[in-house]
Amino acid sequence: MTPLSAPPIAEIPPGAVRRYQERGWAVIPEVFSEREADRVSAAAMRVSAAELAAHPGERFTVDASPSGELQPRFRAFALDPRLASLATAFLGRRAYLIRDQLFCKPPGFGTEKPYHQENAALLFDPPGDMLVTWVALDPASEDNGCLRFIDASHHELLDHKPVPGAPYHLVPDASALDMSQESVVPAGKGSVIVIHSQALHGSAANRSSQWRRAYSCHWVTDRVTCGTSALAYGYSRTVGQEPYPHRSP
Ligand SMILES: O=C(O)CCC(=O)C(=O)O
Repeated sequence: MTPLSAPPIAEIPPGAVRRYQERGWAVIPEVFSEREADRVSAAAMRVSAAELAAHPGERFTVDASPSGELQPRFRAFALDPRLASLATAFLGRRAYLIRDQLFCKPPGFGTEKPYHQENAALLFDPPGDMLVTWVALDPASEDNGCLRFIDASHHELLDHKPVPGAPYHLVPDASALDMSQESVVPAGKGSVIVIHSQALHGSAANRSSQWRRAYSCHWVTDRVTCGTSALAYGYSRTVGQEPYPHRSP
C-alpha cells in the first residue's frame, strides 16, 4: 500500500514518451490542480506587475536572476516531485533543475514568441539530455497564444540570429520552418507540455481578454555538457538538492 505521505507523481498517458521522441513534444494533462496553478499565477502576477512598472510600455520584458537563485515564492512549485518525475521519465535519466522562467501574456497586449529552439541559445549536448516542462497556469488556447510546434523538428539544430530591434528573440530563418508540420497545442490549466531542447516552438500574441500565463523549468541529465555558461548558474547548485555534476564540453 502506498503511504499517505508519498509525494505525488505525475501520471504519464500511454504512448506519451513515444510521441515525445517522434514529435519533440508531449502534453501531460491535469498534472496540477486549478488551485495549485492559481497559487503560482498569483506569485507570477506580482513579478509581472513589477516588470511592467519597471519597463512601462515595453511589450516584452525578461525577469532574470543573475545570482542564479530560485525565487523563494516559486521554490515549492519548481521542486514539486511531479515535475522532477516527469522530466526524469522523458529524459530517461535523473533530471536536474537548471532554471525557471515565467511567460505571462497580458490580455490583448501579450506578444508573440517567435519560433525558436531552446538549445540554440544554450548548446546542451547531447540535445536529448535537456528538456523544458511548461506548465499552463491558465487554459491556453489559440486565441490567447498557446504553444505551437513544428513536429519532428528536434533532430537538427538550426542556426539562429537575433531579431533586429528585439535581440532577446533568437530565431532561425523563416525558410527553415516547415509550416506544413505545425501543430497548435491548446492546454488545460495545470497541464504540462514537455518540450525537447531542439523542438521548434513559439506562441502567437494574446488577442483575448484573459491572461495567458505559464511557468517553465529547464532540466538536464548528469552527463550533459554545455557550450554556454548555462550550467554554471543551474539551480541544482542552490536549492539544497544534490549538486549538479558540472562538466565542461
Ligand atoms: O510561453 C510561451 O509563449 C513561450 C514559451 C517558450 O518559448 C519556452 O518555454 O521556451
